Amino acid sequence: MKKALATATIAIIFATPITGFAADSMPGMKHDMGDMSGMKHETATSPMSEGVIKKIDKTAGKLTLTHGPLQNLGMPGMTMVFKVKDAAWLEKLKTGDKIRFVAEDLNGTLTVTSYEPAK
Ligand SMILES: [Cu+2]
Repeated sequence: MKKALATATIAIIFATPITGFAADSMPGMKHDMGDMSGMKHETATSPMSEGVIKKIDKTAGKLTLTHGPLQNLGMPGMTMVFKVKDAAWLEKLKTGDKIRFVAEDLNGTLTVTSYEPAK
C-alpha cells in the first residue's frame, strides 16, 4: 500500500502543472488512483472489494477468499468461502491470485457475481 500511495502522490504532483486547476482536481486524482490500487478507498461508485484466493474448490464451484470489507453486505474483512456465479471462472483462477470482486447474497448464498484480476 505504501508503494501505491507513493505512486499516486507522484502522479498528482506530475499532473498538477498540466491540468492547472490543482485545488479542484486533486481529490479527484487521489480518488481515481485509490480505486486503481484498491482496498483503501471505499466509495459508492466502486462496490468492488479486494480479495486473495486461498483455496479453490472446482467441484463445489466455490472458493475461499481473504477479503477486505464488503460494503454492500455490511461485512468486515475476513477469510471465508464464496460460491462463484460461473464455475468456469475457477479454471482461470489459482491460489494466491489477487482479485477485485463483487459479492452478493443470492438467496442466502454469498456469491461472487463479478471479479477482475488485481495487481
Ligand atoms: Cu466475509
